[in-house]
Amino acid sequence: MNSEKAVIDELTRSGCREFIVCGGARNAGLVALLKEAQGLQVWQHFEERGAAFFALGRTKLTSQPCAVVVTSGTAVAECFPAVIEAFYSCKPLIVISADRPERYQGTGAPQTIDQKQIFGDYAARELGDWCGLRPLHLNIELEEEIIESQRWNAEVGSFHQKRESFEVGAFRHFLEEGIFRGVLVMVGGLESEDREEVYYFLKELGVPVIADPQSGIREVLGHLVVSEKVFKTNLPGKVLRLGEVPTGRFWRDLDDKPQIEVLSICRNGLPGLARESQVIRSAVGRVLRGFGDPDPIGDVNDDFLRARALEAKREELLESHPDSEPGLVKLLSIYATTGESLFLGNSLPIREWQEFAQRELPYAGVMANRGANGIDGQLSTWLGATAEMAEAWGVFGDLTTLYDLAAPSMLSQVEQQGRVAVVINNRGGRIFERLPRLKKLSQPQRDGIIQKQKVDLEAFARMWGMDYLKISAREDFDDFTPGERTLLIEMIPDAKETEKFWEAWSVL
Ligand SMILES: Cc1ncc(C[n+]2csc(CCOP(=O)(O)OP(=O)(O)O)c2C)c(N)n1
Repeated sequence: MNSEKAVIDELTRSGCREFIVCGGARNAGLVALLKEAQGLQVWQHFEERGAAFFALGRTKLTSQPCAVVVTSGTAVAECFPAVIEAFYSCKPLIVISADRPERYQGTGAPQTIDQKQIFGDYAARELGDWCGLRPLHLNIELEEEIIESQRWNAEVGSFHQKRESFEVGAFRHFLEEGIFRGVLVMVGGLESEDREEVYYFLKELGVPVIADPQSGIREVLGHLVVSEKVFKTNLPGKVLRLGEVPTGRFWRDLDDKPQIEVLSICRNGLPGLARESQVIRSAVGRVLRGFGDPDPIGDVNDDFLRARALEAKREELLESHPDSEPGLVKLLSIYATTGESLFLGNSLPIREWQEFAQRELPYAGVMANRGANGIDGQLSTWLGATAEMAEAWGVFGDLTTLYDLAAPSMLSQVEQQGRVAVVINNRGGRIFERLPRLKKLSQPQRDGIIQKQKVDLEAFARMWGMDYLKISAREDFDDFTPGERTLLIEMIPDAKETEKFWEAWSVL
């Protein structure tokens, strides 16, 4: 009992107020202790992978630590995907794992695995060494002692992250030269605290911006926002990246265009490219504040003219293919403005949202999980990040949803009023159809990659007590009525219309 209590006390004093417990025999003492704590938020889940992602979602919302408490054995390994995601997105996710005492190690005794350094360099292993900007793993060896059960008061301290220092000199030089070479700004996912700073900076700078929806500023930048298609043949001289790695194709293609100078400002300090580029490691807002007001370098820019012409053609295409996937995403994006938050799951919905979603009204609280680009744990992260929010919207692919089928078991612990989970069921991983490389493959080869499926998502919705609405044409939105229970919308785009849309889009 004492070692359990000591660990929890130390953690709470360092600012950890939230715990997700996943019960087992080895961690029973920890679970019992946390369940009797006053002053802590304690959630409960039976499945460790989802629990760890749920905890990650909590850190995304609160910017405070959240710990998942698991038993020994493979239960610890289940947390690995969320730990990796937290590492790349710099989130204070904590894993507390119960372990069998040293004498059991290497014996093959039940539920005894080598779990001490299981997360390798992805997690710190001592609270004292932890900067708070990446995961922490505390592995506690426990004897089977008597479990105590009194109520107790937790003492929660404040959480401190160790911040990096940075220089703005190279950044200044980069922008000054931009007047002659043309600058494009690419904005990936931004923390909500950075958004205002980035918005004012870009308004002042006045250059074209490719803004991911999870930047949270795509809808408010007005004419500055352009499609990445604008730069297909007219390459910019420089790219300034702000925030997480951008989702679109253009960023990936920068790897093959070394003549474009790139500077990234991001929390994890990783370039996101395998070629030479500059990186400033810090919260974006802090760097921009340190920089001050930039000199405007925009306005005299043909890219804006090209962008407006493209937008007119795009709207025509969407109008003439209303039941295609982009057509339905456009309409969905209008309905989603009624939500209080918006979580975008995997890549294709994000890319479609970026190109085709409405831009007149901003979305409150846009989020995504893009650190490692996994399709796992997306629903769980969404539920964690929006646990107390009414009218929370999430949009996911079908394989992404099937990956996280146990996530809705958390619905009984979260706010469900007006909650809407949209699954774009295009029957498999259709992002792969967008890859030019795969176009030349045979049908069986393509099928092996796309992984078509025909499961009944209505049964999934009913299993977890969700309401259900199928949308396969624009008119079906008329039946949209969010209520007290979570509504699962299965959106099934017209496959032929979608194909025609993409064909026409590819030649624009
Ligand atoms: C854990 C994990 N496994 C595999 C992948 C590779 N992957 C990327 S997108 C994708 C398909 C996603 O399909 P779906 O959710 O149906 O979305 P769609 O592309 O059709 O929008 C896969 C398998 C990944 N990113 N993460």
